[in-house]
Amino acid sequence: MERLSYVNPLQGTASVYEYSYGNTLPLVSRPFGMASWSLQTREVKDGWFFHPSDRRLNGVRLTRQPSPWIGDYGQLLLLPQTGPSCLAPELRPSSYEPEKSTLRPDYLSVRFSRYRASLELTPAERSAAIRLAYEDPRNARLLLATYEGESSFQFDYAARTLSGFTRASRGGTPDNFALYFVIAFDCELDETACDIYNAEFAPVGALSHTGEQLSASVGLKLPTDGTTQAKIGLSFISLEQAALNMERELGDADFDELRSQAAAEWEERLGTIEIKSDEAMDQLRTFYTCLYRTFLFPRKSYELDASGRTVHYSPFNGKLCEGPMYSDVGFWDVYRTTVPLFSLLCPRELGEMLQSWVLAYKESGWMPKWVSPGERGAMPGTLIDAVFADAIAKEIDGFDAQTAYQGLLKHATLPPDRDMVGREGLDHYIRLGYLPDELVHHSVSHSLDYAYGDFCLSVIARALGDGESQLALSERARNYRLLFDAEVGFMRGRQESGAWRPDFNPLDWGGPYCEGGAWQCSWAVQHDIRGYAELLGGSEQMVHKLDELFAAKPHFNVGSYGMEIHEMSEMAAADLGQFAISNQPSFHFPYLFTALGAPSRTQYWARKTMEEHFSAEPNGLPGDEDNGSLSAWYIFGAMGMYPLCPGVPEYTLGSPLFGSMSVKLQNGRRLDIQSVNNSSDHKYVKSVALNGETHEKLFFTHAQLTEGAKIVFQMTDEAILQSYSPQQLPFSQSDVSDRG
Ligand SMILES: [Ca+2]
Repeated sequence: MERLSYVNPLQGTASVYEYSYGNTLPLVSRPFGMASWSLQTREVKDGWFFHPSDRRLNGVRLTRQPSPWIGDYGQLLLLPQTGPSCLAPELRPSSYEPEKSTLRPDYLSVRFSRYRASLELTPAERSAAIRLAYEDPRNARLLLATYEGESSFQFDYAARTLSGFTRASRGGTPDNFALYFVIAFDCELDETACDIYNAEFAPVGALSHTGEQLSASVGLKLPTDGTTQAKIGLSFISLEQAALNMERELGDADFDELRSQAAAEWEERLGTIEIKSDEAMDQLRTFYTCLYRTFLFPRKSYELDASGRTVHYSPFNGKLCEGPMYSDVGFWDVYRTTVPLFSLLCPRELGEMLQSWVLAYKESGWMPKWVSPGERGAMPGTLIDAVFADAIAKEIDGFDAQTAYQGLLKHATLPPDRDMVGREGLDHYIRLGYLPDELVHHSVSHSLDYAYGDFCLSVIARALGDGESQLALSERARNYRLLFDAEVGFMRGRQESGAWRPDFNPLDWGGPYCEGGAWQCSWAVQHDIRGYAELLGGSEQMVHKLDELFAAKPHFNVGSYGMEIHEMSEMAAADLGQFAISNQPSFHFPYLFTALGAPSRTQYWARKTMEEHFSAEPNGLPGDEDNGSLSAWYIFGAMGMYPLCPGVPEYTLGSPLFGSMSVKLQNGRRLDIQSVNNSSDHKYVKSVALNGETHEKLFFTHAQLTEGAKIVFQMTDEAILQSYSPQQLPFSQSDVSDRG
């Protein structure tokens, strides 16, 4: 069964600055691989360098970009050329035929019409194999171009290699940061056609040079058939390590052999969830494309030294350090869906990721927030709190939980000593329980994320036996109550004096709210949904309020943003009311109904969103994909469950998409999820059986799933309305004592 054929790396790539269908790149990479490759079709200074409608190709780009909003680093461009020398970025692109090109996770193949040459590439973890074919073997060259910052090139004609480094970076890197590379060619190099060029494209010799934004042409002495192979090795540590990575991963294997290895690794990953091929083809393609996206990030940023020891260049202190490192990930984005999905599908790798973020704390003094490769500090809260709480609650192994707890407690109790780390305005939060609106931007979003973070820390405190902190943190987790204004029925900005921020309008974006307005940002209380419902007048009132949210017009006011930001445009286009599936703060909205005892509404909205707003096509995602987060939302939805409160080892029930799926757990057991009578019309759940017994609860525990389980959903076309006892409902902090 070839699941790779379902994957379309172009999913979500038809995005522009003003509108996101995913803001993804068509990445060719190993799962979590250090080296990712994309096509580059635009010469731009920003992150939107590929668009599927373009018919001009600048080259094949080594990229580490996690999102166009964060930007790239260590990037390089490869471009096969023939004919007269042409170096300027705006002059050198060639046309290509997208429909005759191949883009798969394990392989890419493109033909540069102008240069009558083609390039194939297959990725290994920290390296790649390349096959070049020129129609005319004379005057064939491969151009390597660097981007901003210092770079270096060095030819070794005896060894047939070009090596060097680039310091291209958009931030989060010490001065000594570099991506080192070596390219080794099968054919001899044509020394007379080799040159290194400076930023003005003047030749600076054919041996070695260091300077800003260099490029280099490699002349190739091709055999008469015009083809040759090359290998490229990469490292963040050194040139020697780049060569070692290349030799270790590629050795003497030929291109086709390496391609089958890459394909086999992807097949194994995608086969973690088996779905039979008789399901609807478009849903299979969407599902496996989303699954591919969840396995791209975070990226490995560690290497194995000559003795096989795991080491990494630390973007936090600029030193060579022991142990693993993963980067290109923001925890505000991925704590909700991606990381909980890893806890089910790949807990071993998750343990290693967590240990790497413990090391990030040791190397930088603070737990990471948004790393690419070093700290970029984006987004509210310190939601790595939820990442660790979820793992600890689920007993994931492989990381130092005590040190993690130390790092997490630090940002919950000590104000940050510099920008981009810790919790902004923490002293106010400790004093008042919230951030004063007149003093801190996005005060509501930050405060709610701090309160939920405190809940997550209380989970860890309990697990590690720190009773005193547990009590204090659980108390702080109730701080969300301080920002609820019963008068307007929403979370609202509050001033130091206690007065509400004036001129409330739930359609205004920004101000106290980050990337949303009161409609989107008032529900970040995952840990105490029924406690929050009390503030709204009870569960029934909260269900009504959510009904109102989904039924509302998708109107917005640009508010403090002063212009329309893309998340607003995508919410308006999705037309799911004020449910902005385009962005993380709304992800859990459909599942809130189930926590309130109204699961049929969850089933309706989750299913509608999956069926109408996701596909495998270039316009197939309803907003920024954000490093697996939107994809994992879809995967969980298709499984008929959702991690409503990371930090609590439970999955709230939804509406499964497929008749049958089987999850291969890393402990050797299987989780089978079946549904009977399932269709778009039969989206409602009539009953659930777990291992042959009626399952009355509206959630599964992590242990129930990982012990190996068979779940059968009986589906129907009618919404089932019934009442549920607190014991049947997903976790809420306020009524935990009622659950037994
Ligand atoms: Ca987002």
